[in-house]
Amino acid sequence: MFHTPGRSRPPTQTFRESLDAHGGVCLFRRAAGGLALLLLAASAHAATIPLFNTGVDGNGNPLAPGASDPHWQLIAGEGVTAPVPAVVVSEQHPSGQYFETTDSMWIWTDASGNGANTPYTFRLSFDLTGFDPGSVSISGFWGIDDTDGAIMLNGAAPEGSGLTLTPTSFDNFNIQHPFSITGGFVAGINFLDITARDVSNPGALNVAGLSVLTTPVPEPGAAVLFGIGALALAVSRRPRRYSNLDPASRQQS
Ligand SMILES: [Ca+2]
Repeated sequence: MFHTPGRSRPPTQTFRESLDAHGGVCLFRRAAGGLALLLLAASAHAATIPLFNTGVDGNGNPLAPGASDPHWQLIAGEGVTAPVPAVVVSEQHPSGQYFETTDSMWIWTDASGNGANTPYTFRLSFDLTGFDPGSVSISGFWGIDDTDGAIMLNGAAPEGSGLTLTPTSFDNFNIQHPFSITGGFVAGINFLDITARDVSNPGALNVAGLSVLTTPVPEPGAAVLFGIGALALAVSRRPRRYSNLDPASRQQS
């Protein structure tokens, strides 16, 4: 190591030069880049909980009438022995009824909207892994044809508002009804269940405008990674005064 007499050099500079001499800076920069990508990916995952309205595809786009719903399942009701996908009903505005949205479709037990005059239950599953269940809230709009509507969370009536639709009324399907769930969430997989009864065919259910508010829970491993990544990035971004110079020219600078 060469030093100009009477001139001091910060300790970090010496550390940097030492890394340079062994190619360590290059490896460190690559590691920093990799960690940054990992952190970005983890952050993007943690910031999003997919919640799907009724009758939409994986991108949230409305499905065609008659399509099977990939997210909402029919889990209980007369003749239901096992969960099956709900179906987008063919007639989205029977007799000019049913409210219309741009982000959902009406679904039921089959495309014709037929069904017995008994309650049916439809389910949306979602994963809260990585989130504090106590910090979660969900809001949206819903409508049913016809009555006895109830929104349940994990098998129980949750905290919130607008969670029932009774008695039988045209308003149940002519108007979007706001609801919110503010409690009753659990860690991991959660079940949002909606029960409704069709008094006379057709029957249908619509859930629109679903959104979720929550706070991610930093995992210990992620926190350690974040610290390492931040340190690596800080070091890699220091000015490279000498890294492209030979020892002789370094002495001149
Ligand atoms: Ca009906």
